[in-house]
Amino acid sequence: MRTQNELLGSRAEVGRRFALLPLEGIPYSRMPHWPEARIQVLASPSLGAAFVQYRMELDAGSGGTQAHDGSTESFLYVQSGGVELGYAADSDGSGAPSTGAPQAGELVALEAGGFALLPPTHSWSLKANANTEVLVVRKRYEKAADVDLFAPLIGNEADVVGEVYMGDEGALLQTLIPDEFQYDMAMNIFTFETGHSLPVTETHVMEHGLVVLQGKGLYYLEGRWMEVEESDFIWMGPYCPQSYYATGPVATRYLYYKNVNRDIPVA
Ligand code: UGY
Ligand code: MN
Repeated sequence: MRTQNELLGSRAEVGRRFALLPLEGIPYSRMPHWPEARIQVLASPSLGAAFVQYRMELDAGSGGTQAHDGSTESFLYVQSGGVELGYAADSDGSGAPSTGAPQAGELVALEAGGFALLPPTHSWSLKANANTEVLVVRKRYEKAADVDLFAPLIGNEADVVGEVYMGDEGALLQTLIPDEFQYDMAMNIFTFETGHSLPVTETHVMEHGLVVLQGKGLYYLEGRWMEVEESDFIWMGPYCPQSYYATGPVATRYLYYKNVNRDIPVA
């Protein structure tokens, strides 16, 4: 928030194929199934995205439940604090919509860096152990012939090895969700040392929802270099020309969503 003697300039930009949204400009929403959460909606169909992304703030002791709807999968990433995640499959295995908290099922503690991917057949709930920030990505699961639906996936970024990206040891890529056909989304963390960059300007059919976890640099979006910093959100739509250059002084880390591993429907 700006004090009354500061200017109201903003780096927010919404282009045809991208949006750069500094957090300070996104008001909080409330949602009935997360009555105690302060939620900032980052990506949505209104923006042009084919997925939804939220940032949720939960005070210690608070929580909520996401009922499964049979068609939407959810990815969660604990940015700070910690939660107890509960999840359970629908009782008849039909994937039909349900309401209410999981009755029985698994309980797992997720610390900072912890993540979970829940299939559309599962309801899930969170209870914060401390003041907590959680990033949530929700997407319609794209079924594919002869490919089984995935089971819940739980992990922590600390256990995911960073692979050298295209021969540059100053650019490491952690692939939180294995690159297998059962999954139709990727959630990756890129780490760029100061002065390192993506080796090309990419232009691709897949979308991204990206949160800068640490550092600052220059993002190339649809023809222009723009300054970005920790906590910024970027949506890149299909075919948005994109690249990144880390300016430091600390390494940049960003977490991003990408739709992968499926054919492209003919319109
Ligand atoms: O996976 C990607 O498409 C990634 N290299 N894009 C990006 O970081 N903007
Ligand atoms: Mn990309």
